[in-house]
Amino acid sequence: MAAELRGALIGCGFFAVNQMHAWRDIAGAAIVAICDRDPERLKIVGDQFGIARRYADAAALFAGEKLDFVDIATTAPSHRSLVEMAARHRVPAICQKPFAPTLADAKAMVKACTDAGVPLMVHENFRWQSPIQAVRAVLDSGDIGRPFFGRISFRSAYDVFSGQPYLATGKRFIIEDLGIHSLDIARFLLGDVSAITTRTARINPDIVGEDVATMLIDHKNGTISVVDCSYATKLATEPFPETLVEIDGSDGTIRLEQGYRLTVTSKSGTRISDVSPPLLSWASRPWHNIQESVVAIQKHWVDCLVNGTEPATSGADNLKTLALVEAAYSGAASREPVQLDALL
Ligand code: NAD
Ligand code: 89Y
Repeated sequence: MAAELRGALIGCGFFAVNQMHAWRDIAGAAIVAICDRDPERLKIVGDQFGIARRYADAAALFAGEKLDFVDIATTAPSHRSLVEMAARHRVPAICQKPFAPTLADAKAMVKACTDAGVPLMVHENFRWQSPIQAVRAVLDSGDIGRPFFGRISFRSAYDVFSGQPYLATGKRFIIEDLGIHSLDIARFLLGDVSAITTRTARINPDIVGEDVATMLIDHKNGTISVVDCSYATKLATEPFPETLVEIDGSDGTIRLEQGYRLTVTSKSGTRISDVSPPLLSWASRPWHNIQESVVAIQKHWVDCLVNGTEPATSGADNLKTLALVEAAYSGAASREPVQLDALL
């Protein structure tokens, strides 16, 4: 049997705990060391997952360990320096979303890894959620024909600020934090984008950034989609963290509705199925949908490293998702459509 890949986690915060649980579920890889500049987080995660090799500083981690990959789970401001450090040490890297604070940083990170010949994957996990994969499978089956309209919608009033207080203080909020996933799902389901038109609003007076965004997207293949997200939408039943999808095609329709209900109408009639994600042993509702996708993307990374294939959400691929984020903010400011090719 091939030896297990030796990984290290950098950043032991709120979300990294899910990544650590997921690594324990995955054959072929193990986290052998962890790093966080906050000693309290280092102790909490080290003790919870029985990791003895602990570092307060990433440079010391790279100097002290022989690694097959690093899993970077810090927030965006540290991503560029950590990915470039991994590239210098010829260590393949996973980097959490948002890939970088700017597209220029992200391009430099992709170049550093390409030049060093090391794989780079962005932890863009929402497209790996099983309900989203189920929608993609219907599209791939050809049952609804050629898509001509899509809607990717995430509307909620869930309190994300208690677990992630930094989300309330940044100049940018929902597009960079959550809309980035919806935009990536739009690309995954309907193809790459030529132009985006955006409107934003801030409804919650206690935060700095925008908490509502509505985006109209021209896909290169002629499909039109609406990507809308809100953390100011109080509903009878809180849907967090479900992404709802509507796709109209030449031969039928797909509806992914709240409660993970998938309705497909095609020439052969209508079928309704429950595409609820499984509740993994360590998962907790309502996060289980996201938690399952963490296992899926990390498994994909291990497969890619073992087989020498490019991750679906490689750094190069994710430039196109991050470019949509940049374009959405600049278009919201100018109130003009923004062409994507000019940014890439
Ligand atoms: P957090 O602030 O709780 O955790 C980040 C940790 O990184 C902190 O413990 C901090 O001390 C540490 N850190 C920061 N810079 C460091 C450095 N240079 N060296 C070592 N340690 C460093 O943040 P979080 O809420 O866990 O979010 C982390 C990232 O995960 C963010 O980019 C966020 O957008 C992303 N996230 C992704 C998902 C998803 O579904 N993909 C969900 C939630 C959060
Ligand atoms: O940070 C965000 C993410 O990536 O998924 C949901 C989230 O935790 C809050 O919006």
